[in-house]
Amino acid sequence: MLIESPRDQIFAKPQQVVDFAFTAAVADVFPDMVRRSVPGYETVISQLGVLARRYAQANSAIYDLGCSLGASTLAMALQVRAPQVQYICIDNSEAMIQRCELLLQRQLPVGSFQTICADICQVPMQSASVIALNFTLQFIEPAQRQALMQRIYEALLPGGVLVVSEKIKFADAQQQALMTELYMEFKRANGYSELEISQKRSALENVLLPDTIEMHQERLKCAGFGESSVWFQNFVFVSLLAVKT
Ligand code: GEK
Repeated sequence: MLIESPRDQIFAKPQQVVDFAFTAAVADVFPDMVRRSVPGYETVISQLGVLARRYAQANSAIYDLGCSLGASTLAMALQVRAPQVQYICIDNSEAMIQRCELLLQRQLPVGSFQTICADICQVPMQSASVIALNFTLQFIEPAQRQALMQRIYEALLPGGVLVVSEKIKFADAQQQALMTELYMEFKRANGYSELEISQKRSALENVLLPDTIEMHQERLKCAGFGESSVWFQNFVFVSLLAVKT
């Protein structure tokens, strides 16, 4: 399901660039911003529905961590057949969570979901069959990432899954340069100007801190996940599936 929004023009004019934040202005254009900034975003979100359909368990919780406007939850709810699941959407941006609540109220049955404005590193989680962490771990303080992963692992029921989607970096400098250049080309092809690309890059510099795929897999392993698979990759974006056995 596509969430509509006005066109993202946040970085279109020259400006004093400050650290990127999920403000009301960002929330208002977020669907357009994320579609034109994350190659394969719609595929990741719709396939998340397929993964959730496979792994959702009856009478369990399904978490959407860093939910923004709830696109992941809507995609999962469209596909999940297991009875009595509760969708729990968490985001620490007031602007995002308010809009998410209104969007979900229009699409999902009353009582089937909950939206919470909080830091995902602080909120208790339990009895989960599916946890979606889409393009959000990259914004968490690196020193807190392992502890969050540990809590995610502990919140999952046996047979439960984590889907973690991220912008990544590469250990190999040549691969990093090539993938970054191809990603820039993707942004140009989607109508972003050189000014928009460079101002957004500066705004994200201290805020979005990517890890390599190997770092993600090591973190998942340390948290207790037996195995994890990269099921999607497009330029500098990946999605991993980790199963709690
Ligand atoms: C989607 N998953 O459409 N606690 C809670 N939320 C946080 C935190 C935190 N510590 N840090 C950042 N966020 C969504 C897209 S966007 C990705 C996720 C992007 C939230 C932040 O407020 C924002 O809404 C979201 O994580 C990241 O699939 O903008 O590239």
